[in-house]
Amino acid sequence: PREIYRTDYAPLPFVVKNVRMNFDIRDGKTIVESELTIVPNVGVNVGDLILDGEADALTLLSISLDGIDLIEGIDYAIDGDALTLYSKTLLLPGDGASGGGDAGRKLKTRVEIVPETNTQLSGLYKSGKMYCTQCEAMGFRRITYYPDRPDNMAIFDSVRIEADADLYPVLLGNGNKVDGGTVGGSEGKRHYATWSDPFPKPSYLFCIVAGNLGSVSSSYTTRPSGRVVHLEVFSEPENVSKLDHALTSLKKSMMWDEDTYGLEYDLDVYNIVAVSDFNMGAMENKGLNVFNTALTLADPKSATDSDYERIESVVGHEYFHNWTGNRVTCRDWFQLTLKEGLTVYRDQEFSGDMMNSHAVKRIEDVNALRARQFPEDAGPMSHPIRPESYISMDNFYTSTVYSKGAEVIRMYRTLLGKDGFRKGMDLYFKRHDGSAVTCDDFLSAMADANNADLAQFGLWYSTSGTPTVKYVTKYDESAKTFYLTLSQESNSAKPLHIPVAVGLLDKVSGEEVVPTKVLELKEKEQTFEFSGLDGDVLPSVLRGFSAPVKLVGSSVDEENDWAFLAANDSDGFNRWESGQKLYTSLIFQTMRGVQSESKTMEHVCNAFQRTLTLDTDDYSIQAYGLILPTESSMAEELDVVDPVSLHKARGDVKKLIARKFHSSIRAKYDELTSAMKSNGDEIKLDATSIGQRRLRNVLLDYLCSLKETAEEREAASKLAKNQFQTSCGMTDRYAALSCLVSMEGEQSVVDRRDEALQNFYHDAQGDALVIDKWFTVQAMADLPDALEKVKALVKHPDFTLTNPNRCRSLISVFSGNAAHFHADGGEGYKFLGEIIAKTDKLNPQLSSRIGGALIRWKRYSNERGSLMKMELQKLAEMKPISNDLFEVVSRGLK
Ligand code: DPP
Ligand code: ZN
Repeated sequence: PREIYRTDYAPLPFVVKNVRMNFDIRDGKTIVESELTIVPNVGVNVGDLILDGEADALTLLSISLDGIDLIEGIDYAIDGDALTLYSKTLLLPGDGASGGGDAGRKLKTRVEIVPETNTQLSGLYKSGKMYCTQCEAMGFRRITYYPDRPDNMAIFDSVRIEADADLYPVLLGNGNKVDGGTVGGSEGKRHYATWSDPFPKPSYLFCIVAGNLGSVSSSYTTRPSGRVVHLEVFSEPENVSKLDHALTSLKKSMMWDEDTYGLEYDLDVYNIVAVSDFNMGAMENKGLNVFNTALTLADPKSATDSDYERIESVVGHEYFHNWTGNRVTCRDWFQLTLKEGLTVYRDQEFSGDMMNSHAVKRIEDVNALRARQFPEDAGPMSHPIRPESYISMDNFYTSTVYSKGAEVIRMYRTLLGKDGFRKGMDLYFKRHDGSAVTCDDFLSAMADANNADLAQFGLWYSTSGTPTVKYVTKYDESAKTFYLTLSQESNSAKPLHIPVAVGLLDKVSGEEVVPTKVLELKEKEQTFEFSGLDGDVLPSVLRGFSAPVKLVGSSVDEENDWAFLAANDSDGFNRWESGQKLYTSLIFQTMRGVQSESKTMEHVCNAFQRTLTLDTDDYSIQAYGLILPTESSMAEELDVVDPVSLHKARGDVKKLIARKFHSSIRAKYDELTSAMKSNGDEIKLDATSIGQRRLRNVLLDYLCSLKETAEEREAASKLAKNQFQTSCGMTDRYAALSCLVSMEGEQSVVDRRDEALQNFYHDAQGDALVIDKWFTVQAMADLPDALEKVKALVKHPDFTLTNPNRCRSLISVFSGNAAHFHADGGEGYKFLGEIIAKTDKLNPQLSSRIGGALIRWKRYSNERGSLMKMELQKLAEMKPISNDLFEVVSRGLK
């Protein structure tokens, strides 16, 4: 496998300007014809043109230039996955260095592909009964020979799709439909549709779909232009009743982008197709998005509140890509964060606006960043948001590129302000619309629009790892001045430019005496002065999580400060954060077997009680304030992780709290139950209703953690079973089932658990996404025989490695069930290793993702670490091994 380096970028000597294609889809064989108009790339030295084409996927049937067949070895050469067209072949006699003329040369190829056997789900493949494509990052080379790189932007003038009319009545492509009809002939009823996309685009945004699909549709009129856009969301016919939420989300996204950035949609059609077998979440193909069914289909019976929220945010995400990604795209794949970081930032703000609570959204996003990106950045796959090299680009669709990338964009916004950021965005589009650019171009637009010097800020693009910011405080009573000294440490040789949002609270009253101010930390160490104060203050540092760093304080009594901030901070995020720090402290003390200091316990209890008894209707904030930090985010604060004892300690603290506050938790649970009942049976999706469910389910989890005695087990299982039976929405049923799956003991308890599982399966009636949940909930169970249960589920007739959602719902979820995956003896690792090996034969993108669970062996004890490493070694020796998995495994072994 070959490693590709960012600094090796070279422009193409010739580019494809125009594309015409024909797909003749027949069972077991599809013929793809393409006609590429090739012109010299002005200003670039003449050279051979490499067309990418995966040898394993394509069979070349014919190749000609301007009507004349080309001869292998003389006009072109095929070596591995590249077809090299010699420059002398492309240059016309008498052409100078820039030869070829304006009209360009027409290269025609015919290839045969077999979508039916394409289990990689990259290129053209079959999902259930429909044909669909996935081309990002490098799938187009599995469809035809082409310069399959994002800096070749071409107009796909005509894409004709022909297929059986009965089996595939719907034929879709990018852009607008310009022609269609039946095809004469003796071989049964066939038809065709021709699509044309007026916007130049890279090949990764290409898409076609052919299937028997149902749909919902609507229209949207853009502002201010008044373009009427036809919106349509497709799925397999049996799921059409679950498409409304996606359609509504699309309209909201269109409106939001106009209101927030003045960006309008640019075609007359916007189609979305939901596909069951999909490696990613969704794909922003021009005018024809393809979505994983898990991120499209929703009704209250089958989708949780979080599913609804994710669907809205991903529909937004793909829609926002139309400008940040499609109109302005990436020059090369190292720039991926240019479109992804920016678009994630945009979807986060969109969701925050839709939820009407940016604090809740921020808590969720930072939680996810800490649970996924921080671990990635501390492990062998660590890379800057703009990576320096890759073997398989598919491995770099990471939470670093996406989520940390979004944090970097957020820092521009924090430093430049709302208006400054908007000015930068406007200039970015003005300069680069229609082209393929770099992260440096984005930075320059932001800097130039604001007359700002962002050179130092640019270091964020090349620095891997999570930086640490430390702060030290001093109050000078006589000068009435407070000094805040910030210092930084990171993998960057030069200091980073870090925005640190700070507010000051009066140390006695807790009142905010200095509102949020953004301090710009640009040196290794810097002291900031706040004068004119009336008394000593406590700083609330890194408000709203203003930079993706780890914050370390130096107070002599940190816990006291956290408790104070948890009670008084006006910044919603930091109030939550302080509570989390208190919980973490108690959990770590419990884990270390230190007789937990009564002081910590007292702080935790005060914070918990205050949150539980808050008189608020912001139930979501209340719920998040009561949830203990996740094991994976706490693990990042430990040098050596013992997942079993960390899990146990977290569980013990949960029980401790549950026992101490049992009656008030129960009272609040009952109060919410009756409040919800009075709302009737309809499942509402407003913030209050979602918040009520969220809070009640957090309380249920506390109540169900008490299962020491037979009486407690009886009570807990009855309570959860009752919620399971009386709720009609998925959110509450699923939460109850999550509690039940971890119950064991008396027969009556076990029966309640197993019955609920059976009912859940039965009620699913084969709905794939609900069955996924059924696998997931069991993969997360906290039972001594968790692994045995998972192994049995692998043999369940509904389980398959060929569907990524299904595979992830059991396998990836289990590898995140840390205490059981890492159970002594290494059986979990062995199990995972075997699954990875099997999956790699089918779908390398999937196997390398699952493989990520083995690579952080250095974080664990020698015993665990060496067992994990052994599995990695076995995989490394496997032949054949995909490039994707090879890269992850070999990085893991370094
Ligand atoms: N470009 C896609 C997305 O992030 C990923 N395949 O939406
Ligand atoms: Zn994206």
